This record gives sequence, C-alpha cells and structure tokens, in this order.
Amino acid sequence: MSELMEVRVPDIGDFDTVDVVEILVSVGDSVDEEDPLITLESDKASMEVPSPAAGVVKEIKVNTGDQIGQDAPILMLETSGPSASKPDAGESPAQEPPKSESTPSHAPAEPRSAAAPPKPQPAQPSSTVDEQAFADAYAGPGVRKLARELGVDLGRVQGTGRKGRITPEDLRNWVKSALAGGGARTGGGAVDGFQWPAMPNIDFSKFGEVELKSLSRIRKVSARNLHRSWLHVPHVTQHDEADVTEMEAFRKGHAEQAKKEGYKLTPLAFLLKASAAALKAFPDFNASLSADGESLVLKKYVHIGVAVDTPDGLVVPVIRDVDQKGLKQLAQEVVEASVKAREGKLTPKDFQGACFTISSLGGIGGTAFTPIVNAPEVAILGVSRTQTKPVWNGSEFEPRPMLPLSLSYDHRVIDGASAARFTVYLSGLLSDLRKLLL
Ligand code: CAO
Repeated sequence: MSELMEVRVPDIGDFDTVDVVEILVSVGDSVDEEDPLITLESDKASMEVPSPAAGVVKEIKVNTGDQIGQDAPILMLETSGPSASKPDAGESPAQEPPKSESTPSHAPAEPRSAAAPPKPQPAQPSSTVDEQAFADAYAGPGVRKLARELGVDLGRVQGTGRKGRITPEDLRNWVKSALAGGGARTGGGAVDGFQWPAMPNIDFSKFGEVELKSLSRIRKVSARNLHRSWLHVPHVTQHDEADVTEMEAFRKGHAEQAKKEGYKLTPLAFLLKASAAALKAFPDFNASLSADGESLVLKKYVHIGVAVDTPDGLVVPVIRDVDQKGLKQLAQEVVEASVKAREGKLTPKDFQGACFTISSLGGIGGTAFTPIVNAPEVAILGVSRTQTKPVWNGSEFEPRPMLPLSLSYDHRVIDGASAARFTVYLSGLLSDLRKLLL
C-alpha cells in the first residue's frame, strides 16, 4: 500500500537556517533511497539531503534561494509502504546529519559525520583532471559525482548558479559543447590555465519574435578555427596606407588588355606579389611557432591564403609559390580559386600550406579592420577600400589614391617595431612597383 511521506530538513548542526541552492528532483521523479533531493548550503559547507526512502516525488515545498531551518518540510514522497521508510527519516525529524562536501572556494569543509554511511568511492579521475582545480570548483556533491563519472575536470566548467555555483545544467552544457568539438561554443573553458566564462544561455523570444537559422558546415568550421586563433594568439593590428597612384595607373592602363585575355587585374594581384616580396625580406613573418613554442619554423616557400567570401561563409584557398608567379597568373588563380570556393568545389589540398593570408574587403568598402591571424601563420594582411586623400608633397596637398593596410600579427613572434617595418616596406613596394623587380 502506498503512503505519503513528508521529507524534512535533517539535523543541520549549529545553523539556524541554510540556503536551498539546488533542487535535484522534479515532481513525478522516481527516486531510490539515498538519492540526493536538494542541496543546502551554509557559509561553511554544502550538503545534499538524501531521500529517506524509495518513492515518487509528489510535491516540492521549497524553492531555490529559500532559507530554511531544521525540520522544515522539503517535499512529499509517495512510498510503497511503511517498510520503505527508514525509521529515523521522513516524518520524524532526521537524526542523521546530512552528507556534506567541501566548497573550498568559500570555506573549509565540515568533517563528514561518523554516523553518515560511507559513500562509494568516486570513479577514478581522468588523467586530464586537475585535482586542485576540481577540489576548488564550487559545486555540490551530486555534480561532483557526475563529473567524476564523466571524467570532466570541474575546474574548467563555468558555474552559472548563485555565486558562480556549477549546476547540473552547467555540467550538461559543458559536456554537450565538448562533444560538439568545441565549435561555436558558448560554454566556459580554459587554454593554458587561462579560464574564460561561459556565455549566458538567453531565451531571446522573451524580448520579441525570433527564428532559428542553422549554421552551414563552413561557418561552423571557420568559427572553430577563428575561435582557436583568437584564444591562442595575442593579436595586435598595425595600420598603414600605401600611395597607389602608380599602381592604379598601371592597372587602368592594362585593364583593356586583361579583359581581352579573359581576366581582371584587381589590386589583389599586386598585394599578393608585394606581400611575397615582404615575406622574403622579413622571414619571421613567413614562419610558424614550433609546437613546443621553443623555436620558429622558417618557411622557404611562399604560399599565401586568400580569404574568399561565399554564401556559406568564409573560406581561405591557398595560392602557391606566389613569389614565382607574375601578376597575370596570380590574378587568374585568384579568380579560379574564388569561383571554386563559391561553387563549393575546393578540395582539402586547396586549403593547405599557407604561410600568410590576405583578407581583402577593398571591393566592398571600409577604412580599416582587425583581421584574425590564421594560426599557425603569424600574420594576416587586411585590405580596405582605396580612397583618394589629400597628401602633402612638401609644398602642397595633392589628391592621391591611398590603399589602407591592416596587418594583424602574433605578438608572441613579432614585435610592434617589426610589424611597423613590414607594413612600411609593403607600402613602399605598392607605391613604387619598380621595387618589386629588385
Ligand atoms: N580598393 C578599391 N577597389 C578595390 C579594392 C580596393 N582595395 N579591391 C578591389 N577593388 C575593386 C576591384 O578592382 C573590383 O572593381 P571593378 O568591379 O571595377 O573591376 C571590385 O572592387 C570588386 O573586386 P572583387 O572583390 O571582385 O575582386 P578582388 O580581387 O578584390 O577580391 C576576393 C577577390 C575573392 C578576395 C573577394 O571577392 C572576396 O571574397 N573578398 C572578401 C574577403 C573577406 O570576406 N574577408 C573578410 C574575412 S575576415 O578577416
């Protein structure tokens, strides 16, 4: 015969009241004896109240954030009969102190009561768990147990509960995000000991109508790569301008011939050629950090990635041996690569081996931007739209077409002075194309 049992707060020691910080069950849940029902927290420790019997939760009488004292009703449990209940729990005030677990970020733990039954040993931690960070994480025993079972390092999970407490939901979200390969993750995490907080999960429909649009595979892949670069690379962007009067004259003078030959000579071909020359003059820019971070891998080839805007997102095909090709061939290869990119026909090989990247928004507009380095490359050149500006020639202002350059670089490898020298050199090449022949 079933029986309705009122579960109450057991002995909480010297405290008048404690906070309800987690409710671990819902109405309708079946629980076994000893399953955790709620988590209580004092300023010294957190403790879970175990179910005194197996049964079904019929009603919950507390809310998260409530302050409750010993003997306060927690919930109503339907048990299968009087024998299901422990004699010292439930309707009579619990004699057994609650299980407690330390919350070291707040205060030292109270010792476990000798009267509490020993809990099974937690699963062996995975080799990647930082035990100190795990111990310091602010989470209740249930979350800790689950994290142990899943091999999750709690030190890497950002809590969204009260005072940053890690809730079961936080743990679930962290695992989901990890399984998704850390794509456009919103959960917290850590790189080299640096931790970043999770983004809040907001229900935007509270503020107005919304629609869910799935991200393309390309966008998800590029999101992951950009995020990784952003987190690993300390970025600085150096801005400069090149006087492209000569270049524009050459380009316009050659436009008709280029058209006849079936290609278009945009500033990009010149930028590729000039960048290749600058990379040769500044070998540290044509390099990658070795995996152990102890040395630079200097590359003797010059392959340059070109960012291409496609309806599905950004892709970066690579133009190989740029230093060995002429402007016409480079212009043709950019067109071929961008057509293939937009038709989704690039193969994995087309993306590999770049030493440096050019991201040109010059066909669209803008005055400057801060591109993200395509790690393990150490620099990327952003290009904005040429504008005619008044330039002082020593005696008067002259209208000159100025091409904006924005060089983002990995400050672990490149100093600000080197970056300034690189952009000055690049600007010099673009301003005086004869230098490219040297
Ligand atoms: N200043 C002024 N005009 C410019 C210019 C510049 N810096 N760069 C290009 N233009 C002009 C071109 O000459 C062309 O003019 P016409 O139509 O009169 O011939 C026009 O702008 C369009 O050029 P384009 O974009 O077709 O060609 P491109 O060689 O400059 O660029 C490509 C090719 C594939 C790089 C480009 O189409 C593209 O996808 N750019 C976006 C890259 C991107 O999204 N980057 C952001 C990544 S986040 O870091």
